[in-house]
Amino acid sequence: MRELNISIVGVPLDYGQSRRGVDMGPSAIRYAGAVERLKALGHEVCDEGDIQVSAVEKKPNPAERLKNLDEVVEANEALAQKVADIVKAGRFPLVLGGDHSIAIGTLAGLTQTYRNLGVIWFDAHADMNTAETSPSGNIHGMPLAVSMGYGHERLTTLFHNGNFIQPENLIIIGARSVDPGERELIQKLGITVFTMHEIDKYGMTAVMEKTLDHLKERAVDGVHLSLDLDGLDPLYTPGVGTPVDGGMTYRESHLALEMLQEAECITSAEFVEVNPILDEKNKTADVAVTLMGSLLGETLI
Ligand code: EXY
Ligand code: MN
Ligand code: MN
Ligand code: MN
Repeated sequence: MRELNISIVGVPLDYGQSRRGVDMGPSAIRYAGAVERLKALGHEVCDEGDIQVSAVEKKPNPAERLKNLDEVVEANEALAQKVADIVKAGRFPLVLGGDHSIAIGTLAGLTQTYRNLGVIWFDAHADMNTAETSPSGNIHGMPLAVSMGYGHERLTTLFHNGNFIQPENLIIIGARSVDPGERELIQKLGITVFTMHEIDKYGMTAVMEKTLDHLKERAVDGVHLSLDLDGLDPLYTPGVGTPVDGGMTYRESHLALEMLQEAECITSAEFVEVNPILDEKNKTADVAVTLMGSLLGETLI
């Protein structure tokens, strides 16, 4: 098993969506023992604290299609710099959300070094809306569109020199709630998506084998795992802001991450959308920490 130098960064951001509480996700995940679990696996772990998120001053402007744009841009600008510094220091970035809009900052930071980055997106959603297609104006439904260069320029310009994620390097796993505008973009760009239908039909082993083969063919120079806890069925992760029934089981998600660990291909990861206010005790954060264990070396025997 690889022994990693892991840098943990918390992003207490809930402005990318409308349900308060997910800003406490980083604390909930730390409380669930993330640092201790990773140290017990033999990794050197540095918890670098949280990105500062400013309080929303003004009332949302209904004319503005994107909610809390200023605050989301500011937090993601700081996160991108932090992640870029961690990568340049030769360390493994482990980002704790916060709502999924933080993936904009994570990916903008990673692509300052990685030029052909693979992205595995575990999620019930495609997170590929733009201001024009979004049904909500919530930026946590947009990070994948932004990271490929589609969206408000104050978000896309966070990617220096237009170093966007290449659509061919993106794989979405677990989708089961995709908006019309997202479907259009997915078809147009030919994005690889394994919805819950494919997972049910082929099984998680085959889905992960296809994912790993695809990334090998693309000769990616790193692989980022963006894990939205709402990708699992709400039975296992009830503490999320946009739960969707019919998701991955506890074991399907662990098997997927155990296979990524065996492949030793993951170079960064983020765990997002843990909302302790909506949770049963700290169940969803606990699941996030067990998943981190499976991703980073824990075995069952
Ligand atoms: N597609 C819907 C929207 O754009 O508003 C719901 C997005 C939920 C996004 C969560 C983070 O995955
Ligand atoms: Mn998401
Ligand atoms: Mn989601
Ligand atoms: Mn959500």
